[in-house]
Amino acid sequence: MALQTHWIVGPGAIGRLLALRLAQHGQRITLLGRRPLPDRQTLVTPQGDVLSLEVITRTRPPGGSPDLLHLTTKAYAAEAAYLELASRLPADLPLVLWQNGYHTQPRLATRHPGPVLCATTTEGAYVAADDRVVHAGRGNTLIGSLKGGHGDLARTVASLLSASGLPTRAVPDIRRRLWHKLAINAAINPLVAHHRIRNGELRDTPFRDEVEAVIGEVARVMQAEGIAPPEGSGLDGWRTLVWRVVEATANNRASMLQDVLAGRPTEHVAILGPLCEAARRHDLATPRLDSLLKTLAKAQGTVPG
Ligand code: KPL
Repeated sequence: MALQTHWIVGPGAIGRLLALRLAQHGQRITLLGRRPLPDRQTLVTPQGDVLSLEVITRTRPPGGSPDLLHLTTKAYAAEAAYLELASRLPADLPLVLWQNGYHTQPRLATRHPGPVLCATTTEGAYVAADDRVVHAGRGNTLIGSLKGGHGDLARTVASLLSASGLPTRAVPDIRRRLWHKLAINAAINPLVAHHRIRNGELRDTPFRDEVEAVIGEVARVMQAEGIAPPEGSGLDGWRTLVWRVVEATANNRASMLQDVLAGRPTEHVAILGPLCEAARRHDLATPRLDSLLKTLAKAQGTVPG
């Protein structure tokens, strides 16, 4: 399968990074967003090189259809963005979902008639201006379909992304990988957003105990869902994973804190929602997770579902 044209919906940091890396590799890119953006965009690479690249930016979809549709909006905006386009998409169009958490993915995988892949990435990027994205830190991307099918498509997209400078691996167990990322995000993001602290401050009193309590609840839910940590086992495996990321990102302001500080909606429903729902399904008490979900929902003036 040859891939050449891509629509990327959601010109945030990951959408812009994807657009410019694929454009640099000779792919034809249309970047769709709510606001008009300049077609000439600048990519600053991790080495500090400044590349000027041309993509098509639109607030409405052009005619025709792409070879691949990437949805790179925040999790809470993904379903609405998809529904706006759905009636004009060919039934067999492959869709790639780049959202955090585990909320959008199962819903859109059921709703979209064509192949659906999910991607999770540790690439670091930020938007520096309407025409400029900084690829701040190199990472890795995993891609696959929730039920483990569409292996050829996943491998094709993975090799295209890798050739474009975003090292990507097709995996047969992306659901498990998304839950790993969700565990990290659930243990870090709500607490740092609530206390307005950098990730590294979670190591200190009194936050450390709160993180441990959240990890304990996450570990119980994961066990009930049959999801093992990437290394080690049980509670210790989840503790190792979370504290390693806290250490590695000690100076970061996590994405949810950045959203709170900028007065934007947060991804609490996509990150905490699936854990709280799974806890209810398995009849487990998760008072910390429930209360973080409630607090973040209240701060946004919404009611947790
Ligand atoms: O993914 C992140 C985020 O900010 O959303 C972590 C890993 C928590 C790093 O800050």
